[in-house]
This record gives sequence, C-alpha cells and structure tokens, in this order.
Amino acid sequence: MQLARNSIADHNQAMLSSHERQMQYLRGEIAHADQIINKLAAFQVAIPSWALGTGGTRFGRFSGGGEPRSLEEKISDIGLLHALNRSSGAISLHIPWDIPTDANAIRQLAAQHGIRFDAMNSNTFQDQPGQEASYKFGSLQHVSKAVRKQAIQHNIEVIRHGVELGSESLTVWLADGSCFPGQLNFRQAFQNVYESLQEIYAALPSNWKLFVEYKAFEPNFYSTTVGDWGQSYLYASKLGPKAYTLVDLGHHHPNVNIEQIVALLLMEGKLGGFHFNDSKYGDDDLTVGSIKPYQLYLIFRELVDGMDAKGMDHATGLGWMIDASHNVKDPLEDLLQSVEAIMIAYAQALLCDAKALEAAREANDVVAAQELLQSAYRTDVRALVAAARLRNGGALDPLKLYRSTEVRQQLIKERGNKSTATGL
Ligand code: RM4
Ligand code: MN
Ligand code: MN
Repeated sequence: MQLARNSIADHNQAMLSSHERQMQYLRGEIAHADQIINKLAAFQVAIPSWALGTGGTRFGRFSGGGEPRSLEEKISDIGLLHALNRSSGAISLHIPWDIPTDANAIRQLAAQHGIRFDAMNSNTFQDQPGQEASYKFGSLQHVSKAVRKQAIQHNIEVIRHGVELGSESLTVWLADGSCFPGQLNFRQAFQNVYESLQEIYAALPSNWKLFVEYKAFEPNFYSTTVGDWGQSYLYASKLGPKAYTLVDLGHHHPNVNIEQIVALLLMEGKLGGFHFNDSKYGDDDLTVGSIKPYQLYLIFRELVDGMDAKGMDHATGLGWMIDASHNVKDPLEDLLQSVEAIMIAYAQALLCDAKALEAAREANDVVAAQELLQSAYRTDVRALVAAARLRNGGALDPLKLYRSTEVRQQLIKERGNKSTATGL
C-alpha cells in the first residue's frame, strides 16, 4: 500500500507551528544546529527483511495481521517506513528466507521506493528442506569437510544474489559452537572456520566487504566459535583488508563496555557494520533504545568520534542495520521507534562538544568530562531529528501519522489476517 498523496503534507501542516517553536528554542541554544540536521538527513539505517513480520521466541510466535507475504511486500513495507521517516532507505536480505526470483524486477521495485540493498545475510544456522548435510553440529566449523563445503557454497550463492541486486557486502553470522565441555576441539573449530571463511573471502567481488558477526552465546550454550569481538577481529585480520568485524548490540554478555569495543575497532579500521537492538538479559531483540538509551548514546559518541578521526563519512562508512523483531508489537511501529531512537542518539552524539570534552580529559577534570557528555544526552533533540525528516519530505511525527492513517488496518484488508512470513 501507499500513503495517500497529501497525507504527509497535511500532517506536517497541522504540526508545523509547534515544531517551529521547538526549533526556535534549539537554534538559540545550539550554534551548529544546521550541521547536525544535515548529517541526520543523510543518515540511513537498513531494515532487515526478517523484521517486517512479528518475531518469535523459541517458545512460540504470535503473528500479527497484514504481514508481508513476499519479498515484494516486504520492500513495499520498507518503502512505507522510508516515506514516513526518510531514514530507512535500505534493505538487508536474508537468504534463503528472501530469495529474489527476478533480481532485476526486485531491484527496480526497491529503486522506486528509494531503497538500496545493504549487506546480504547468509544462513547456515538452520537446515533447509532438501538440504543434503545437516548443520546440527555446525557449518563452517564442522568436522566433516562435506558439511563445510555445503556452507561455503551457500555463502558464495548469497554473494551471487547480492551482486545481482547491487549489494556490496556479506554478513556471516554463525551459530557454530558447542553446548557441552569436551564436545569441540576449539583450535580445530577455529581453523575450520578460518579456512572456510578464506574460501568465501576469495569469492568476494573486489568492491565487496565481508562482515564477521560475533555472538556470545545461543544457540550454543558452552562455546561459540565466533564468540566475541576478539575472535571476530582475529578472523578479520587474518582474512585481509576486505574483512571486518560486525558488532550486534545484543550479542554481548551483560554489562560489557560496547562503546570501548567500538572505539578500538574503529581505530584499527576493522569495524565494518553495526546491528542495532536492545536487550536486558541476552539477545532479547528488543526495540533500540528501549532499555539502555544512555549506552546507545555512549556508543554513538564513540562512533562519531572514531569516524571523524578517520575522516569517514558517517552515512556510508559503516553498514548500519536494525536487527530486532519481537513478539508483542506491530513490527512497523517497532521499526519506526527503533529508527527514531537511533537518530536521537546520533543527534546527541553530534551535539556533544568533542573539543571541550578532550580539554577536560587533558586536564583530568573528570567532573567536567561527565557534565559535558551528559549535557548533550540530556538535551531534547527530537525536534532536530524531525527537522531532518521534514527537509527530506518525511513526516514530523511518523508514528502518529502511521496510526492516524490506519496503515495496519489497510494492510490487513489487503493481505488478510493470517501470517505467511518466513523467518524466525
Ligand atoms: C542472529 C544474528 C544475525 C541475524 C539472525 C537472524 O542472532 O543477529 O545478524 O541474521 O539472528
Ligand atoms: Mn545481528
Ligand atoms: Mn542477534
């Protein structure tokens, strides 16, 4: 479905005077407000094709109505999000959940919505119907060469699909690991994964990047073969310049200092991609910013700082993707909330006075450093984010407009109440 022609303009008109009042105040307080708005306007976060249906837990899935039944409908849903917030102009495909049958047509459809193809995601954590070898005991790490070969071939196939669509990166997330002590020879598992990744790396086109994602635990509960940033970094450095580490916020043990990880990976030129979500206990796939918005801000502060130190373009320097889908919300509303939380944290990071912060550090003025850092975090920057949307033709309040135009009800009318979405 598409939004009615004038709905965004009418919505913005009704909210404009209140928005302008807030902007007048912020402009008085923030000297470089326009610079911040420009950067916000350029920033795009990819939506994964698996986040558009209701996610599940391993205990069950309660699907909602009007879920997309095909890749075309998923692209159309992202088109809707992008029309509303102008910050969701990319899709990240998961193979085999979303295999494009006609790549050209899919590419064209995405282009019509202003959507490009971000990183491709392979899947060797599930067995697919008709598959010869099983991934029950791992894929790229498997003791059997035949299983490893099958998993390597799958990744090469994913690259092929990505090339047809204009993507330029592959994310490899492995469930490989072990559930019980003694089950696995750690060194052999590492070596197998490394050799398998080398073959995948060799199949990358020259302009492509390989993102090695890590995860602390789950589905394996004793060891994970790419379990933390150190292991991912090791693979990425051994593989070569096209390989990078990918940080997924939900893939750490509780209380890990993710901002420090990000700072060091950026310093080494080895941070490639980022998956946004939030978690309270583990890989909870909760809405970005719903549990730890301050941590998100601190991470963004390091991202901005680290990218600036390297002269990287914020919008294109790294692969940005939301990686969350939960049971109890309308997925489109959840994604609007997530993108908003990301933009707010980014705006606050841009607002923080980096020079003054550096001076406070040099003077060992711990109190001043904390005050500077927190004063940006405590500023209500929502109007800046809205101003960036307004400039790009989006809605001042995307969620409000989504609800008032009854998008979900229309989708249910179009697609029915039953879910056929593939994925988790
Ligand atoms: C994993 C990981 C990957 C994602 C899958 C669906 O936990 O975060 O990035 O592709 O879930
Ligand atoms: Mn992820
Ligand atoms: Mn995850």
